[in-house]
Amino acid sequence: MLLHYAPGSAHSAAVRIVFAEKGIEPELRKLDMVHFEQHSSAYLAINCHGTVPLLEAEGRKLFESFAILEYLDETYPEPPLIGGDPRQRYIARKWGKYVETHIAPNLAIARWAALHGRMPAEAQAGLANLLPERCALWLRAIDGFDREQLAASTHAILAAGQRLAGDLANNPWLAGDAFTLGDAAVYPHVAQFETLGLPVPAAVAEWLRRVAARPSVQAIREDLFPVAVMGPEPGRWG
Ligand SMILES: N[C@@H](CCC(=O)N[C@@H](CS)C(=O)NCC(=O)O)C(=O)O
Repeated sequence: MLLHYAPGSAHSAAVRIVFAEKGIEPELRKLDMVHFEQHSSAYLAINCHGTVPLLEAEGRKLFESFAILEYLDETYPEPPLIGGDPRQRYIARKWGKYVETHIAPNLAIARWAALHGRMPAEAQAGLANLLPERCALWLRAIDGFDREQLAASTHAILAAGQRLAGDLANNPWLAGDAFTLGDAAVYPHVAQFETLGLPVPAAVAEWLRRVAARPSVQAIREDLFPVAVMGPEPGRWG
């Protein structure tokens, strides 16, 4: 298996955490998102969406990170990570969806603003290679986000923190007593909140510490936070 990923990409980190939880080491291909390698013709020939992660497995190209997490959990059943009963599985999948619809798109906007995101001129020339809808999203990011949009994103992120705290009120992990794909999917996003000056409730801060202590997360620690400014990842826009 070959995993295309990028440092600082939360969706990539979720896949790498699950690989590490399973004790499997895929072949890794690191993309330089700071210089928009995900928009290069060579990479677009592999993935026309121009996003990471992308997993090449069984002669197929798999994208959409939560679907990849479920694929890995079914392919490598030990240890099981989707939850032991229907309620736990529901919660894990609920968080996989909520990351996509609420957390990632708003975090992308907050991060773009906080890191003073910008796209170099040579990368802007490459926008023509993208699918039209992705090109439109990037053009919007280049123009920057207005005050109302930033306020709405901040509000959504703070609401996500409260919602997480609700599920963590009596549990160490989101779906109860066991770490699941839900924790793996959400953690790399929420771990960035405080760095961006977005506070989290106490129960979430404790959960962040618990997840960070897992060997699977320690193993990819250096790739969790980008040292340089990176793109707004418009694929996360809901
Ligand atoms: N829904 C996709 C989102 C993938 C995505 O947006 N990835 C970001 C990095 S976390 C990306 O590749 N952004 C680069 C771009 O849009 O140019 C998933 O879950 O895999």
